[in-house]
Amino acid sequence: MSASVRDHSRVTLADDLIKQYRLPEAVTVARPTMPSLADYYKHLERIWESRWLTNAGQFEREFERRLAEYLGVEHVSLFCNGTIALLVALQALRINSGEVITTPFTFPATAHVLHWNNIRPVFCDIDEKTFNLDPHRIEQLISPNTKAILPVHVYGNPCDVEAIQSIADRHGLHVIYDAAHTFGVQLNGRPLVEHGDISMLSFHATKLFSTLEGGALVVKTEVQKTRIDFLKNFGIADEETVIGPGINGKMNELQAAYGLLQLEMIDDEIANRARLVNTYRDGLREIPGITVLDDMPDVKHNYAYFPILVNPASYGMTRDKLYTLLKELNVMTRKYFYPLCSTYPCYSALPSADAGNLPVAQRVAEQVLCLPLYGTLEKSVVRTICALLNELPTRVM
Ligand code: T4K
Repeated sequence: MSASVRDHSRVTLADDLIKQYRLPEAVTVARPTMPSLADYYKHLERIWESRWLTNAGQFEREFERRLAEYLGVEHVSLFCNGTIALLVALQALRINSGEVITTPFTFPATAHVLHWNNIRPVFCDIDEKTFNLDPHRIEQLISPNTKAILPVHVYGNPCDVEAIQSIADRHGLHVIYDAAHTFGVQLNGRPLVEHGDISMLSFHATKLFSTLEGGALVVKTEVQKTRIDFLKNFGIADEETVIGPGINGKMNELQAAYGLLQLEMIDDEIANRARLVNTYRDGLREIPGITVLDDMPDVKHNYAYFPILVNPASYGMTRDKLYTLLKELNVMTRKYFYPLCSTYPCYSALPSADAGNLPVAQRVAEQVLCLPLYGTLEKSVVRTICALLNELPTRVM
């Protein structure tokens, strides 16, 4: 059969599917669930009246206090975004040389903040059930240059925090969690973000909880918080004192006001997502070659993402083909996190980036696909996506 005939038959099949399943408009992987404009406008009026826009204004101070209360932690420092927060976390712990052990299965920010702090990332393979750093593989990567471990709670699913902490304690290492996805997650009835020396949260527009752009560090002591508050404000302690080389990482008043309104919506948002996740799980669990992640024991989840694995041999189609076909049908999925950070040109020459050292991460990155998930997503759309995943391998050759 010639290539053009093959293409034609594919298009005919796609036309057929398009008629049956194409969604009227694109459904994206994430969509911010926003407060009412009227409510936000009331906050904006106060900001306009006060003419106080940033630098620890009243909204920032109130949001910081209310956020700590909501999370159930003592000390929070707000930031303009999660990446700068993580950058400052390393500075706050004076980790600015040597090596840090981290995961390749993450957003670029995790590895990049190490590079920006003059630290060499050492990539460690992940666990095949949770997709988080595999604690069994950490110790063999520790060298005299190792300063810290930087794990990521991927999709909000907790890392093996006990195992990681005991390795860190044995070797005198810091633990900084990239907890970008973990807003509100609890482990054994306690906030997940209280583990490690410092945890970073991201409040980007695509996140479960958003301040447009934004982020926070959760820290253990008042002293640590004070240092971080100085560092995110150029190192300025007062009008005549600069404690060190800080940066501008402050959250502004418009972000903080938005965050206050998000706090009122977050419980409903998580509950809505939980219902949709159940619908996805019911619709996908029996499909050969599709793996869904279940809730973990002793965890209060936040349903930040809905990842699946697509095994090409048993599903009958690769993840990439599925991604493309879904896109044609207006279902915009994302390959979080493909490609692995270890494959970026800036890191691929590192010894730890060798694919042979990272077999689980390689396989997961090739098979993972995040399906649309947000509180206002219609259940009927989730059912259509499940039906599509069920039918596509038999309808498309
Ligand atoms: N560590 C980890 C583990 C992270 O996942 C992230 C960020 C960070 C650190 C860094 O934190 P921040 O410095 O960002 O606070 C998105 C986000 O930009 C990024 O924040 C997030 N992780 C990552 C997982 O997802 P992209 O490149 O996929 O974004 P984008 O623009 O393609 O958006 C995805 C979909 O969301 C769009 O197709 C439509 C929808 N969308 C997007 C935006 C920006 C909206 O509906 N409204 C919007 O305003 O990275």
